[in-house]
Amino acid sequence: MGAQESRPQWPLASTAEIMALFDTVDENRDGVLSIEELDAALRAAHLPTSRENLRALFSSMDANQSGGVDRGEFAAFVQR
Ligand SMILES: [Ca+2]
Repeated sequence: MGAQESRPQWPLASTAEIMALFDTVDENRDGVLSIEELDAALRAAHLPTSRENLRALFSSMDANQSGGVDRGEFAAFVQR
């Protein structure tokens, strides 16, 4: 547990940029990021990670442990 050292450092400043990134990652446009969408986004950003690290990263983003990352959780994660 606690494997958060692989957290990507998104060079994002504004809420608009963060929401644009969210929309890019949210491939099926359901308003929630799945772990598979996160995996695809990391690969697209040339940041492939192990399944273990992917799960740890996703869990740290999914603040309420609902199994999906919504816009609020995503913004909080990126901006912290
Ligand atoms: Ca989605």
